[in-house]
Amino acid sequence: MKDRLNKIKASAEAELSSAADLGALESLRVKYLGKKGELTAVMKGMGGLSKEERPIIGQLANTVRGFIESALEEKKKALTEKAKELKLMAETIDVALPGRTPEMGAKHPLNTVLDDLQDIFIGMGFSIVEGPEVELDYYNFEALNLPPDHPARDTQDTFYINDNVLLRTQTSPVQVRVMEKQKPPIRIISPGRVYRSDTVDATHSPVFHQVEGLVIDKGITMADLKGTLEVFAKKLYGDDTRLRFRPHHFPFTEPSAEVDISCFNCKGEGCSICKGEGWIEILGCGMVHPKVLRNCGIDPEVYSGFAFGMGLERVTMFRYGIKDLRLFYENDLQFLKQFKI
Ligand code: 2U9
Repeated sequence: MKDRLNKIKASAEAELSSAADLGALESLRVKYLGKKGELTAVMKGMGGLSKEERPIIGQLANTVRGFIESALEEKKKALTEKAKELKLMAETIDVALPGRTPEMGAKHPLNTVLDDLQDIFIGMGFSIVEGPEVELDYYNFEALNLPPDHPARDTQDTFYINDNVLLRTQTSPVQVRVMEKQKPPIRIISPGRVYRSDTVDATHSPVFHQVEGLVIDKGITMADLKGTLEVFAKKLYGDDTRLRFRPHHFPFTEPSAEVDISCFNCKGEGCSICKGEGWIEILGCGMVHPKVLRNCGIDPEVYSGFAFGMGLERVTMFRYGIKDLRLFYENDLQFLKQFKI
């Protein structure tokens, strides 16, 4: 038994010294000291020894156990240290390596122009109001003097969810909702997405954005409308911009007009941007129809007001000389990167 214990000690010593990693070390612990281990087996067999031999072998067994335990502990420390060193070496950071610059996005040109428009109108005392894109037929058409059989519906009539609910074709319903709730004076712009039955081409899209404006108060006249739009156009397109009002018809305004600005590129001489005209159509406007005021609970005998509307895509195309509106929606980085500011 003495021999067996000495052999166990010698082989444990040899195997421990060549253990390559913590996994191998654990296997050796189980092999020698585990429940079914070699040393445990010897200790279990001590019952068969004589009275004289038992304390001698017992003491030797304890010495061997103590030796193996401390050898295991020592080896564990050494292997843990080695593993840490290897990990540190593998994770070495080259602090001189140039950093990777993160790809920065840019503001979409439609948002840039929308922000500019909003700043201009906020500067004139307007508030910005938004409303639902899924709208009632009443707010989108009827309240705005477009009854069910009105021919002007034909150019827009589309995307009905049911007989009474549709995707809005203009942002005017936002303003009707404000007029219903709020007593004049009212001075608001309502930007937002609108939906129409249009086939996609370079200047049309079934989904686009409008910015509409509304002013209601006592004594508002066409002079206020012209003055407001002139300030707006000069701020957006430059101080030398001139305006031209052409009579037009909208069901919700009377009188109504379409507004051209003098071409910012050729200053009215005629060029490819204004197609030789010297003028560029930029928006529609008019004095709010008395019927619309009445529909919204405002007395046209006491109050009057003006309204205007423009397509954000159109204004942005002129601002940057963009020839095809589809570019706004295609997420082409080559295009979008040009507007980094
Ligand atoms: C209320 C009363 C009247 C809004 C107006 C226009 C003229 C207009 C077009 C411009 C290009 C639509 O995007 S577009 O196709 N809009 O010409 N919009 S007056 O009139 C209103 C709005 C609200 C209560």
